[in-house]
Amino acid sequence: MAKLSAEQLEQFERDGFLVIENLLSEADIQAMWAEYTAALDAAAQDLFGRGRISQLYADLPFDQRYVAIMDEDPTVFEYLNISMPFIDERYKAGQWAHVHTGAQVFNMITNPNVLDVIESVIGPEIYSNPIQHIRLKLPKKDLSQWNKSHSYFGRTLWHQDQAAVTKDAVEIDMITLWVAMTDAAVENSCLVAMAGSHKKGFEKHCPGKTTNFDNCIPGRLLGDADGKKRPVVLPVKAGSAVLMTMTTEHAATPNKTDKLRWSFDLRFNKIGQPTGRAVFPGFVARSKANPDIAVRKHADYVALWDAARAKLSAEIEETVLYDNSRFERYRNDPACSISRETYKGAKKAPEWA
Ligand SMILES: O=C(O)CCC(=O)C(=O)O
Repeated sequence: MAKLSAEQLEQFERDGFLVIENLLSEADIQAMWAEYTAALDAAAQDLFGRGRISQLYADLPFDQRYVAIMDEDPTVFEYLNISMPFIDERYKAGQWAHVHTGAQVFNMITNPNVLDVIESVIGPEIYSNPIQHIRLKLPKKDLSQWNKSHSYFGRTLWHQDQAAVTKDAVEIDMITLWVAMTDAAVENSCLVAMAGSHKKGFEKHCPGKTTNFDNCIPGRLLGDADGKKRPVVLPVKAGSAVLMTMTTEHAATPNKTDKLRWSFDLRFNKIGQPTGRAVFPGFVARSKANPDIAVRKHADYVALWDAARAKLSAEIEETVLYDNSRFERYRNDPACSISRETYKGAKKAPEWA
């Protein structure tokens, strides 16, 4: 895998996003499925052992097993996520959350193909940013009301990733690499990005009704600096990826199929910059200037998360994980009065509006 070509970089600079095909191999995907099949089994055993689910659902295939367990206890998601919740009362109760730190996840973050792409954009001093997630999009019919517009499980509302970082990190050079583990198309929650929107800077995000997971940019504000709305639907095959800037407006369609849609979003920034999630561990993924500081062993990556988890559960009373208040000032802003405004000009709102 070579670095991005001049043409690809030009496209990325122009649009604010770029599809990169076949970034991961079929073997990478299969290994990830195996790792997650075991992780879901371990989660089921643990939840069953603690009386939180009524059965193990061991005979069901991965998709159905996940849906069945989610239905009884949505915290199963946390066993599979590759970061931790950041606004969560359970920390205050001194209970540490789970985080999946499997070898395949570490291999993906440090995969040379992945890092070559990142290096093409931010240079060779690369830090793995801990704002990273697994997204397991349930079939729409299996979503409970509370998580319909929660971007871990349901559709993702329009936003820029700059909205996800803490205030100290709004100026960092962070990029998002969204990697598909299953095929993603308009019917099953692929990304949609607004071409040219990244050049306009940070847009207003209306505060969500429940959590920061439904903060969103109202439809009327979407578009490029001239107000032109050029949404581009980005279907990709498993193993392919979408690269985005911190200010690219994007969303994901609802999953209308009866299968899970699975992706990871990884983030990287330049070494030495804040990450926007100071309480979670990042690590040097590649450094040309100082190759020895790169984390190369899976066990070292696991240790970073274990230490953060222990520290958080001990110190949570004093730690502000994420201050969401910067969006509160928009609560009474006229632009936020219809925060889910449908796509202006369209007779019938498209699904991604
Ligand atoms: O996969 C999704 O639904 C949304 C991902 C996303 O918004 C992101 O990676 O920033």
